[in-house]
Amino acid sequence: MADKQRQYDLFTRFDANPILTTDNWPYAAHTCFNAGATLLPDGRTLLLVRVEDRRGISHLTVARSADGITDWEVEATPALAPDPERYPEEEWGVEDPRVVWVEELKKYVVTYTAYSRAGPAVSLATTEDFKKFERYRVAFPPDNKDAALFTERINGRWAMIHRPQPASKGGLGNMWISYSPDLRHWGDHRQMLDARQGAWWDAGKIGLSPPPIKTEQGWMILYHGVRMSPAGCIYRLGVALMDLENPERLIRRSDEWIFGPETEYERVGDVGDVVFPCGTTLNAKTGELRLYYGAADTTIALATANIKDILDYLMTARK
Ligand code: BMA
Repeated sequence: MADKQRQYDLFTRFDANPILTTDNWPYAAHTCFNAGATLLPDGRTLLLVRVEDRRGISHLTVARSADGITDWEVEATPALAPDPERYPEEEWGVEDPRVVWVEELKKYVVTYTAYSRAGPAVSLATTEDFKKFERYRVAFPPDNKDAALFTERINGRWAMIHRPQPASKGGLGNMWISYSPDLRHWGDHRQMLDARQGAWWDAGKIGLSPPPIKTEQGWMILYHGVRMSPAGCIYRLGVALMDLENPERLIRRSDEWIFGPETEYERVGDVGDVVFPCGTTLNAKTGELRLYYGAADTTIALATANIKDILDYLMTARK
């Protein structure tokens, strides 16, 4: 049975997980989890980490590592802290950043949850150095989360995936895509990927996890599915492939989840049974895909897979 299970385990956990906890923090913090990730030009890995303080409010802090696994240098002050006086939408914190490098702009675009009095909203900011940020403010008003920009324009327009959560659906939600000429004005909203129903692992609520990854076969979309049960929610990860020219067109979607909470640090924490990746890095030469994920809303862990194996696996999925 164990061997059978391993046959389709695409991801391997780093054996000294978690890679970052608040023990690594240079200042008082309650938890550090859901982090955006990017490879810097000098080869180091940068994580933009969600840090929750003991009020329950989150901010974002930078951690850098030469090998992307060990010896993290965590900055002494937050890179992006909520600033409710100037940006009231950030009153209850900033959470769950997704980071993409946009070659055309020569900037990183960070999308994050601005937790406003009216509920969670999607905010967007750009930065060149993770020190100074230009806030474009709210792209999608509440309730909306789990957004990331595509790394390049598609047919001349910027495209963003996000997940509105309409009150009329009782907290359920599907993934949507919207387009913009300037990263400020968003329109042409389309539902792009639906939550399944009934007993499925991704029934009711899904959302984008890390930003879309461009491959020759299509945009690889890693998304989380939320299984609700009397004992609470289980957050797992699935994968879909969307058309390069028309990312609303689904090419393949895995039936099964490809990563889910199994270890103690994933099953036990502030919110148990949660794996929540907000970032990946890809080694273009070897195909190694590193998945940085929040474990149980408490720490950051790492799992790796080969992107070719994920694509091969997807090709065995139904259309
Ligand atoms: C989601 C997000 C994540 C969190 C997850 C599990 O709705 O808010 O930040 O990791 O729930 O609590």
